[in-house]
Amino acid sequence: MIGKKMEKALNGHLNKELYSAYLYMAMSAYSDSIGLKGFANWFMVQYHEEMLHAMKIYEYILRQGGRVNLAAVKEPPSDFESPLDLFEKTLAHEKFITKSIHDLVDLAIAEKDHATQIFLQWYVTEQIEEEENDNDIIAQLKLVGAGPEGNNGLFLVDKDLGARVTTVLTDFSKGIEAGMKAAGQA
Ligand code: OFO
Repeated sequence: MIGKKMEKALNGHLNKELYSAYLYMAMSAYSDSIGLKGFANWFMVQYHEEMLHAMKIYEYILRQGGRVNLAAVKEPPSDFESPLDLFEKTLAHEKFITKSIHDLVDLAIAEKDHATQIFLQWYVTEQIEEEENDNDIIAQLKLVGAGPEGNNGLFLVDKDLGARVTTVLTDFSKGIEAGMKAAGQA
């Protein structure tokens, strides 16, 4: 059982994770449109990861006897300045998500909601990886000088990003735990 305040806060964060998915889908489409198929792949894999992040919260609210309230998802930008701009905006967005998760943890502590505190630990750890990945890619893009003008090094980064594969669950019809078991991931 979760309190009403926590239910509202979790629903708010669920919306932010859905926006993350939407934003990375927009970035994937943009990357594809400028010929960066590897970037497009990386962002579409990230889209799937964000859907899992959203669905974990969706499922947690329901398992705790709460109500899921799906609010409108904000429109993401469709234009970006450069490959570097894509990842700088990604990192800025992930920092925003990290702050939102930390606020949820603070609320769970204030509410003495131990179950939600434990549930949120997965997200706290996940955000370290999210920001680290973005920082690594930004460093690579700066090394190859991938500003608005682009260059040959960008081709290699694109190839690298094209190798990323989706490893997370993408079918939520049976729930996350059962779905992961069926997919041999648990
Ligand atoms: Fe869900 O971690 Fe990104 O946004």
